Amino acid sequence: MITETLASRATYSLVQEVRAGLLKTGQKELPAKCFYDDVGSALFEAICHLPEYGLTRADERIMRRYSEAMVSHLAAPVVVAELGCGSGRKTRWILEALSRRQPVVYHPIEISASALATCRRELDDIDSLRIAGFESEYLDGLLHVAAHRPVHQHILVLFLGSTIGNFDRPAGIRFLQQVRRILRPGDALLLGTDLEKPVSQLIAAYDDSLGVTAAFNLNVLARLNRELDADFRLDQFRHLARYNYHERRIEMHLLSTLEQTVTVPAAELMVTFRAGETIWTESSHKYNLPEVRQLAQQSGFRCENQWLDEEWPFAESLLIAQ
Ligand code: AVI
Repeated sequence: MITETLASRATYSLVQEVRAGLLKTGQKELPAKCFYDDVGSALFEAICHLPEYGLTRADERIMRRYSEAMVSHLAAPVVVAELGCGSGRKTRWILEALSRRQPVVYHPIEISASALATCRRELDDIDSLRIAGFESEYLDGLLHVAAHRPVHQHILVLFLGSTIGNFDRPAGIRFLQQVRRILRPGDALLLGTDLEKPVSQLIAAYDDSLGVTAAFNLNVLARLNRELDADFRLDQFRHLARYNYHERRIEMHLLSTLEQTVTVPAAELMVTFRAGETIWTESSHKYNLPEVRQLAQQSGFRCENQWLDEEWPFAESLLIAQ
């Protein structure tokens, strides 16, 4: 196995995201991508092991159980590009199945350098696999992969872990349409989606008893303190996870427990909070199977197959570019 690092591309500007989100006149926001500094990535990795958060284990079980079947639907040869590789643990199964057919090139695309490093270490032992990672936004990395692929090769895009759920539904369609535009007919997208389940189970998954998700959420403020010299008092904010029935999503917020003013010098910001006011930090949309098939159709794919987990409602859908 050979690994290499392709040039890291400029990722998002934290300052710009913070200014845009905290200066909003209505609901203040910080986009979910701001979670993933080294501490946030480590906390997310811990979340994936929590008994209440069954999502990652379900995703991995499906990949372990059905990777051979998935590969049998794919035209060879393929180059694999993964949007947001995380630890790489669930990706192992499909990479092993593919590399049993022929040598495989794998491009993990991640904004988190530490997640990229963990993923490399995790997959280091797979024979006939070359790893060439991108520290970049998803579409920038994918564009690069597509521009450099050999003519005869198909791309398999992996978008696992229900990261699509962190987009609102219209933005999710737009994102998949952008992915589709980068691909050619016959290329494939394996899409992981967390499915609807009882609300009590979802609340527990996003507000666990150990407080790891609360720490993950609050870390975004700690990150602004570290990187932008902000003066958020973490003890004056609290983690809030609630289910939005209309939108069928979990929303995570950080609630200001009192009236306060916070400064973020590196973003030239002074922000006031009312007692009870929140910063909306993440949405996790939950899906049903027909909806995923419709999503595929709306974005220029056809749904070839769907595989489900029996313990924790979760689906892996193989979409083929039309
Ligand atoms: C990365 N993403 C799919 C996770 C989710 O479930 O929305 C992030 C997460 N947030 C809280 N727990 C996990």
